[in-house]
Amino acid sequence: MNFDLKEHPHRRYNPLNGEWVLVSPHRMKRPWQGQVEKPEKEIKPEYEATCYLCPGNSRAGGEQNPEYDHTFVFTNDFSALLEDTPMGTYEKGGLLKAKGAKGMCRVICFSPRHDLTLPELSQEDIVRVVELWQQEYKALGSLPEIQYVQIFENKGQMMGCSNPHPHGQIWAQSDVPVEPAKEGKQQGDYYQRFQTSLLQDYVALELKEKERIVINNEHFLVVVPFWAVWPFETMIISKRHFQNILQMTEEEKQAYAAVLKELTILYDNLFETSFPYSAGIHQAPTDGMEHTEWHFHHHFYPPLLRSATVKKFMVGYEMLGNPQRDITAEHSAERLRSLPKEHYKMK
Ligand code: H2U
Ligand code: ZN
Repeated sequence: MNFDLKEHPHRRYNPLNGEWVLVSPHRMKRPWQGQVEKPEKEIKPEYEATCYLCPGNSRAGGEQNPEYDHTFVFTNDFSALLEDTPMGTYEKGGLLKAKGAKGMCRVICFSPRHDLTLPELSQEDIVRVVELWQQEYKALGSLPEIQYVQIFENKGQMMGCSNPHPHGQIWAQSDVPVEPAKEGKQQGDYYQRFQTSLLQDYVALELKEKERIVINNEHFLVVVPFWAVWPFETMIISKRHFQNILQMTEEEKQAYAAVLKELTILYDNLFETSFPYSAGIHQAPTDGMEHTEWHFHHHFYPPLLRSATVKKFMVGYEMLGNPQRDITAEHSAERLRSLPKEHYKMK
């Protein structure tokens, strides 16, 4: 019997974080009798008087939002990281270790419209979001105590998002968090060995293999990575090797906005629902070093598995062993790329 990625259980290696995922393609026909979640209500007003992100409304801290026209950014009223924390350390017996963490958390409204999400915004409006990400990366990243600026979005109740108003978050902090630290290490090792960017080589390989491509525009490639953990996980990777969002050319910024729109439309179309996910940018730390090894990319981790209500759980073996998936990355990519390019609500 020949080893076949489509048939036989196997482990796949993630070169970006050095971890493994178990793939069990033979289980794709397994019946489902487990949890069914209630679909989220779809019809929303353009303005919601009780929403703490809508223009003109008051937030929990008592501050009032301006009557903003496009995007709006403010410091999180319940920031997980604070600016004026003492930077001490704690150590007992070599086993109990802690150190102070300093930083700031920001919330970004993508649009004044309460009822829209990224796929429903115009490319022009998404460009404004990208420009705000650039501004924040620059402003927060240039603070001497800030080593990393994590830009992300939690979308949908299923992901613990507290409000449907389109928004994202930024946490800037005095350390590089665990995930980008793993990726930085892996990219650094690769760069040292081959003098090229790991993701540059990966993009070239995926363009040749063609099996896992979801979207391919002039400046960005979207793939279901070979090592994807979530059923419809994707990565937006810049074709050019650059380290951070400030290094994008005008054309790349447009192409990035286009690809963000296209991808989130495909996601919504998959189960004809506002597709939940956690997504975010990985890019070079802001610790003052050059970080040539870093290659800009954007991860999407969506939980849905087989319908608008049935999600993948990360439990049991995945908590104790390592992540596992049934549907192959190739199969997911094929499904995503064959979906209509127009948002289902426009039908
Ligand atoms: P989610 O994207 O996960 O729903 O988070 C929204 C953030 O908005 C959350 O971190 C903040 C919460 O602390 N927030 C405010 O800053 N002000 C408010 O009035 C309510 C929520
Ligand atoms: Zn990453």
